[in-house]
Amino acid sequence: NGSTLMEEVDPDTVRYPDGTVRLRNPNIELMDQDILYHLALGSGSHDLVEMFGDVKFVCMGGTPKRMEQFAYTIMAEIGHKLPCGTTLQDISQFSYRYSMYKVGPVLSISHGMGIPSVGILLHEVIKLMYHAKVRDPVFFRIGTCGGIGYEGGTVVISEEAVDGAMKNALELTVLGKTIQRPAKLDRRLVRELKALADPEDPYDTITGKTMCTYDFYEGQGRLDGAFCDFTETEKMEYLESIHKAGVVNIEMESLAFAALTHHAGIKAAVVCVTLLDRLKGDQVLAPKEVLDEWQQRPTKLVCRFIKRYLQMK
Ligand code: R2B
Ligand code: URA
Repeated sequence: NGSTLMEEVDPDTVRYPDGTVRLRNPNIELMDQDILYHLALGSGSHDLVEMFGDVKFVCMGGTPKRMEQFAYTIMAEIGHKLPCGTTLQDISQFSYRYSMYKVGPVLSISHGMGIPSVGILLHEVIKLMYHAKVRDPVFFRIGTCGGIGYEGGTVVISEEAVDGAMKNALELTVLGKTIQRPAKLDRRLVRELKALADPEDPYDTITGKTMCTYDFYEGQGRLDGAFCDFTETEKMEYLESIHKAGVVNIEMESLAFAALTHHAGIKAAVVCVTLLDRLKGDQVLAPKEVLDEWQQRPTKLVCRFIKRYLQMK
């Protein structure tokens, strides 16, 4: 279709030998300063090495509130103490775009909805890792999704991300040309996360392909948007066909998350909880308290992973 598939990335050649992130952009080191506009940070205005040099894990999720809660949860889990009388501060509050909290080696950042929003954030967070000389960071997306053949409350660890046409790459238009970046995730990280699922949990933790779309309604084959130009039969045929092809869930960020972290040589994983089974319906019907409890599930798994890592150090 005329688009160019970018070469596969070998993470070992993208990072420097000491594990710090190497930027695949020669322009940045030539700049006097780099303003990370949407984070309200800059390499000239902030000592980014001092502020972020000890980061190991970057956790992203859709909403500011959930990522603030994640920060408090991980703080309790790893026994991180704040200075007396202080509370967690949103480091990016004056961007009025994203929220960012730091708890020891963990950054918790909201990414908003959809590929453009998470894409802008990833550019700036990957540059932040570079400026701060962070070594071998690991990125997680913790989020929500629709299940394909899995009931609400199921935890899904993505093996890879595909677009709405089942392509395992992020397509973007650069200087009028369409390029593609492979949307790969770290296989070992998937296995390690899966192994941390507690068999006692009253819900399943599964792995599979994640479909990532540009829209919640028509793009995900919903019949309940403001517009719908297909029949219920056509919807079901489509969902059944992607299910057969190994898709277990649908959400809206994994393609950019996988493609841009892979392009930067950064290890990454996507862990989402299903809010409904799309083979059974379109509307998110579960009560708020139930949804809140379900959304803690990916958090729990990622917290367990981070805790293990820090104990092993
Ligand atoms: C999951 O939930 C949001 C849509 O409701 C979107 O950000 C996503 O990926
Ligand atoms: N998020 C999505 O993108 N789709 C769903 O069905 C539920 C949450």
